[in-house]
Amino acid sequence: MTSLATSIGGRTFDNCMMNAAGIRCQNKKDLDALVASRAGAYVTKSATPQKRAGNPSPRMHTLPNKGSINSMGLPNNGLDYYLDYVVDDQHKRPDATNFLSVAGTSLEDNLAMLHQIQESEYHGFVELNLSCPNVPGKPQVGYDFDRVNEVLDEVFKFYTKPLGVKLPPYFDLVHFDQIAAILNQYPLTFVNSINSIGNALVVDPQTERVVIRPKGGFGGIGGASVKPTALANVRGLALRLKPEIAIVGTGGITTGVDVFEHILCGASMVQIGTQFGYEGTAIFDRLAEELKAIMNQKGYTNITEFRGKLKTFDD
Ligand code: RRO
Repeated sequence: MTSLATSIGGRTFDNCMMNAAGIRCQNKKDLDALVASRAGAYVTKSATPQKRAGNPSPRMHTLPNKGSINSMGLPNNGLDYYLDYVVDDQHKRPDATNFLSVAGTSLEDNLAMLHQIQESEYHGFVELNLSCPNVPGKPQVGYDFDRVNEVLDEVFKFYTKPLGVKLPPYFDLVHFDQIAAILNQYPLTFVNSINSIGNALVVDPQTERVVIRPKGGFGGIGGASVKPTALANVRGLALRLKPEIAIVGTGGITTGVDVFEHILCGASMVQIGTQFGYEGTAIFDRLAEELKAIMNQKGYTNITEFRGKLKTFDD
């Protein structure tokens, strides 16, 4: 029997694939569909303390070759909505662990939300999003290393439940060194890499205009073309983080082979964003079959047999 099961922080998941935050997870109907699907877990749309409408439309655009650009601007139903959902789900399915994403637009908001979660009966994972590229006037925290340190310092003064951070992509090995040195100081359960490649610009030559309205057309890129950047970040972090911090790999997954590559680079769990948006929950059946096929071909029966075992020409 080929198993796609995985574990993070002592919690087990029968499938190592799930949605990425923001994609088909903003309301109860979407989340119920994820629960009913073959995904191993779900993550809820990043929450702010209060409901937000997000940026004006058009704010997401499909790109050729399985890509997307978005500047949604954190539309969400507010923390209470998602916290109620995950607590209710926890009552129904006490053995299932899921992910509650939070993305305050200030340190104060993040601390207030984490206090509320700490005091609640929720005991699943929290994914603290330090990498939203699309809120006008709010830079991505993940690119300000001192600020990341300050945030985690404040959070771990009181927060004792399993916590991970969602990071933006980094593009220099020195930045991998610097962020890993900070993350390694804290009792993080996981690190999720990558968020979309922020502040890209897509131009429509016909109309001679940008394709999305917010921020003059600047937005985050997701989908197949971000896979090499995602794999580099998963691998770069896997080589530097302490073994207690699991890696959730996100970015550019459209096939089971892409999942296989993320795991080879060190991911314990993978999240699918853009392509899940295009295909819906049936994608988890397809990817599970495709990953099993490649594992069978290679004689692997579970993902720990190849996780992090990427070879280089120096091996
Ligand atoms: O809502 C968004 O615009 C958004 C968020 Br919070 C994020 O983390 N990543 C992204 O691509 N879009």
